[in-house]
Amino acid sequence: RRPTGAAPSVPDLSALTDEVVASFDGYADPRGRELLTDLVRTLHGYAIRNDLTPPEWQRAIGFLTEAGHITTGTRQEFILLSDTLGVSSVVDALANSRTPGTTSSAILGPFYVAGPPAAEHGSDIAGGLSGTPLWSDIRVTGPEGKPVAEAVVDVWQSNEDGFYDVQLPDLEGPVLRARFTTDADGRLTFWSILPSEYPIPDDGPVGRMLSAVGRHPYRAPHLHFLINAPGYQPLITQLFVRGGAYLDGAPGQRDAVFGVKDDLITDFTPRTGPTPDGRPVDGEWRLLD
Ligand code: MBD
Ligand code: FE
Repeated sequence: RRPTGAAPSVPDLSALTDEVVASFDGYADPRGRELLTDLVRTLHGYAIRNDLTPPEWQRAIGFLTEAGHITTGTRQEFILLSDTLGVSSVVDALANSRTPGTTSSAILGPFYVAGPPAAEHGSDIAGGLSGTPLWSDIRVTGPEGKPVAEAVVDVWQSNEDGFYDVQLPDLEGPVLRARFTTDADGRLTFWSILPSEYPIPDDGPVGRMLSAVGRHPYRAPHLHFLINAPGYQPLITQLFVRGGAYLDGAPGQRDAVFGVKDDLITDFTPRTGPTPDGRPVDGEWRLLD
């Protein structure tokens, strides 16, 4: 039994930490050893600095176990946890914030599906879903402004209610996701619908964490892009709808995954028809310049 009165001081546990670190000496991959070593030192330090109790650590393990469980479809929540704690944005910034003159990158998110269906320029990727028509006209250029032909551009987005196709089991086949290849001018064009603000899945442990700290689960309206071209580094990015919700605000009141970068906020200009390809559109349509 622990005596009452002054709390006993935290013991010196450095020999234990050092022994664990030394146990990695056989790891042939030097980078792996470095990362594992710092992970152990960081976790031991975390436990010691906070005088962590066994029930607290059991609760943490329970949370992580639940986050790793597959609930609906193929969804588990580690990526959401990384996104909502800002770790994805830190890793993204480390990799991509040091190439001036290029379009900023953004995080991938949980809803990318590899190998989306190839689509023709000017085609409609909305598959008949309702929403504000959106005409996108995009040019892919290199850092010096030279058009990049034959770039493979994957696009994916949510519908007007904020759901991605993989969250809508009644939909047939991929919708609001497509793969384009840029023409000689580096261009691609397509029809879709304006994305809306969108709550990240919040029916699991990450949602409980957000509500415990008083945070909302919403992302600012965005379109996702993954661009691959020979001779260039791939670019994962997002474009945000200027004037959309959750673009700014106090900490925890903006975009729930800390994903907005100012230069990715884009004008989606209201226009009235007819469309460039002669398609009749009711009311307003929008051009992404
Ligand atoms: C999304 O749609 C998204 O783009 C990110 C980064 C995280 C959760 C949901
Ligand atoms: Fe998204």
